[in-house]
This record gives sequence, C-alpha cells and structure tokens, in this order.
Amino acid sequence: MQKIIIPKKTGKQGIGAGVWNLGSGRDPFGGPTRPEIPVLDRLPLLAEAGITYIEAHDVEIPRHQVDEAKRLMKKYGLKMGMYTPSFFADAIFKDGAMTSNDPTVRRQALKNALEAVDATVALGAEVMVFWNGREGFDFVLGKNGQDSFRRMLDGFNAVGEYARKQYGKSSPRFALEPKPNEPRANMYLSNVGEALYLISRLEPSIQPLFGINPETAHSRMAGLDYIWEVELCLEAGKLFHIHLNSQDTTRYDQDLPFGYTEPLKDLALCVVLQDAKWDGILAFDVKAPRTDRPEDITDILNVSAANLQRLWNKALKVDRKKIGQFRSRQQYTALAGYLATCLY
Ligand SMILES: [Mn+2]
Repeated sequence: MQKIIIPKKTGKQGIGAGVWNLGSGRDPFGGPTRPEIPVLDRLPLLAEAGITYIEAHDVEIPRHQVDEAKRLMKKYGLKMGMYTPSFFADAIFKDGAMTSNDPTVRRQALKNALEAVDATVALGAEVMVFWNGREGFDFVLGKNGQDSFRRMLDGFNAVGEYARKQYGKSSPRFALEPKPNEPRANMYLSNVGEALYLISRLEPSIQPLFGINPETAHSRMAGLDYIWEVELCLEAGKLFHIHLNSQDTTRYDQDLPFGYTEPLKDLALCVVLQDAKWDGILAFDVKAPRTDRPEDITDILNVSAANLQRLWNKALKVDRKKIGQFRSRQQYTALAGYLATCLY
C-alpha cells in the first residue's frame, strides 16, 4: 500500500504508529482475544496500513533485535519515529522507576534509560519518549512528593548529560508524555503544565533537550482541553512529539481511533498545528479493540488515518480571516457554527 501522506504539512508528512497498537486484545479483565503477533511481524502490517514512522518500547524491540529491526524497516520502507523505555511492564517497576522508593530500582531505571538512548540513536529515531507509567502513588504518604520530584530531576538530568556526552549535537530529544492516572491512582507529570514545570527545573544546559509528547486521550481523561495543552507546548517551544487518538469522556484510557469522539475539536487541532507550522510526526497511539478479529487488527489505523486526512484537508480550507473576525467581535457561538459548516 501507498504511504499515507499529510498534504501541505510542514516537515515530516508520513504518519506514525506504535507496534503496541496491534496487540492481542488483553485487558485487565481478560486474556487475549487474538493470537499475539510477534513484534517484528507487525512491521509489514504497519507498512501495509500506510504507516511511515513506527514506534516501540525497549521491551518490544530490545537491543539484541535492533539490527534485525533495521533490516526489516528498510525492507518495508519504515523509519523509527520514536523509541521509549518501558518503565511500567516489568515487575520491578511496580512502584515506579525514577520515583521508586527502592534505590536499586531507580538505578536500574537509569541504566535502562541510557541503554534506550543508544537504541534510539541506533534505530535512527530523533525522539525518545518517557511515559510516566507507574511514576506516582496509590496511597497518600506512600511517597514523599518533594523527594519524588527531585528524583525525576536527577534522573532526567543524568539522561540528558549522557546523551549530550555520547552524541553531542546529534543527540536525540526527549519528550515527556503526561497522563493523570491509570495505572496509578495518581501520577506525577499528570498534565502538560506539570511536565513543563519539571523541564524548567532541569539543569539549564539540559532543558533544550526535553519537551513534551501530549496525548489526546490523556488530556481528556483529566477533563482538560487537549487543544490548549498542545498550544501550551507550542508556546513553550516544547511540542517534540504528538500522540493522537480519541477518548469517550473521562474514565479509563481508551485509545480509540483519532477523529472519532470529538471531530470538531480534532478539526480545530489541525488548524492549530497547521498555523504553528509544526514539523514533527503526526503519530497515533491507538489500540486495536478487543472485539476486532485478527484479520481486522489494522482497522483502527485505517480509520484513524482516514479521519486525520479528512480533518486535515478540511482544516486547510478553514478561513483564518473569518476566525479573526469572530474573535475580534467575540462572536463565539457564530464561530462554533462556522466550524460546524467546515466539518459537516
Ligand atoms: Mn501515548
């Protein structure tokens, strides 16, 4: 299949998706509903769905498989969009990684992070993501919040120093991915503002290496407006990566197809990204639902990509002058009506 291209987009025009998007349908209440596809066997499926940039955790493409992954990526015309250390899957990270109360676990987390920096470079990705998977607490007073904050600062400073020393100006950049809860009741770096504050407290020489990877569903789980979270990243010059999906109200993280639940807001998001001339990868963090059959496993990517293309094209036609007039006259209901005519 042809690569899906986002027309008139500044910078990278191919679409990104994670290898984990094509899972076996396991959830906290039940086992798999589809056979587990070996991770490297998912690469041709992603290519077939028109994806250009793949994403993976260190537990999915571990160091000893980097060369094989590169061979397959070349074969299928794929590039590595981002790489990320899993700080949540292994039992040792049950209480967090950089914020674990166990110093041995914190040392292991840093070791894994530094190895992931090397794998990120070897795989050719320009961005490495830190998702705050189990950084947080379920019980009050379980952790000292101020100590946890300092432990994150120490950890991220050490990662940045390593990357700069090893790779200099070609060092990958790092993107923190905020999420308010799940799997922990309360997570550190729960929203974009909090992650930006942490970055502002890193060593001044390290700060330029760190930015944000905001995810639609994670903002909406917290009841926050995703567009404002993205605008905040843009204003700070910190939109290093983006994870697009959708979310049916708050509750648990659903990773539904992009453009599904709130298409009008997703249209507005496209307007914001176009006007900012954002040049990074438009990537999906979606999850093939448990009910989809093995042969339909990439439906979620196809639907997300079709929605993104539709909304992006409609956003290109949104009359910015009209938006300016609605703003200056404070005609916000009329603005909402105009956006609806652009969408429907
Ligand atoms: Mn994500």
